[in-house]
Amino acid sequence: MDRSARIYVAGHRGLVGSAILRRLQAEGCPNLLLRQRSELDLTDRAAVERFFGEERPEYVFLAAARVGGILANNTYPADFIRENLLIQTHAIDAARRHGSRKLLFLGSSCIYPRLAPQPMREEHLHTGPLEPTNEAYAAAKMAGIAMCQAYRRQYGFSAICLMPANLYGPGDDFDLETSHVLPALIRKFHEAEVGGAQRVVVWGTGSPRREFLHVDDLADACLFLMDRYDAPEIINVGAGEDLSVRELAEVVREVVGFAGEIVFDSSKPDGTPRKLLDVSRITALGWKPQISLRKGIEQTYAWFVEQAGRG
Ligand code: GFB
Repeated sequence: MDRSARIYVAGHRGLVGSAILRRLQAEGCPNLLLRQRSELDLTDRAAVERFFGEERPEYVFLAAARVGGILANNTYPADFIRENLLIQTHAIDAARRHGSRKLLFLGSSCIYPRLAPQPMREEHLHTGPLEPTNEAYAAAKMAGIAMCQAYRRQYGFSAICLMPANLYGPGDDFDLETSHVLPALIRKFHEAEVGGAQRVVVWGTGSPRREFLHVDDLADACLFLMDRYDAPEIINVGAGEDLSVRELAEVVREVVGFAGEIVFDSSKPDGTPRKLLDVSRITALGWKPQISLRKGIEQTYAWFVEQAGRG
């Protein structure tokens, strides 16, 4: 990717977009195109058309999406499918029509069947029923993949599709109603510690397993693939290992220094039992993550405390 080209980071204030932006800024890219949601609503086709027609982005990192954890997905499936279909459809179509040289589309590990063989390979896509708690979001992302592949086939449009594992890091969503498990546990243990609570409630049984990739590693993979990969096949990006929610809670408890007890609220959904990605394809291309989960949690907790301190 030409670092001096007009590069649009859609969703640059979100967890993924802000990490990609940090990386592009660190590389001194002089022509970054950035629009907050208040400046450009990607669910508004006419606004997207105006933006792409005026700015003509040459490269597009499509990191804008309606995202959330298991509770948000389970509660607002209509919003998740509608908003994500609109955002991705408008951006992919306008990028192609206005001459973008390459677009990177971000999917999710939840597109794979609930009971896919583990670790999940890219060819396991469409081989079984989805996890009900997030099937609407997954359906939208699967449609985005199909759209990228169809635009490559019909127009020769260079769209590549990355499937990341569960992500975490600075800039994450820490709202307990909408967040994913890792930021939720960081906040819960922190507030219990500073508030002198005796216990922390963790949702579900604690037995589901999850794989966590630090968002700076994902940003590195995005640039790595934008530079080297240009094929229709989706590509998994993960840490290559997972742990149970219970083990994760123990790590966060240790990092935060909370001495109280952990209790599990099995009235909350567990979601898919496991979704470990097979990362042999991206490994074969020469990429691997650099940030260990323990270090990543320590760094994210420090960021969270510093942000909390700012009020
Ligand atoms: O991260 P999470 O919300 O989403 O939940 P998924 C992962 C596991 O952590 C579930 C448990 O088994 C939750 O029950 N968990 C325990 C908690 N305590 C908490 C808590 O306080 N908050 C949350 N949120 N979970 C998402 C999909 O699935 O994965 C999205 O819904 C997306 O669409 C994302 O694909 C990557 O990993 O289960």
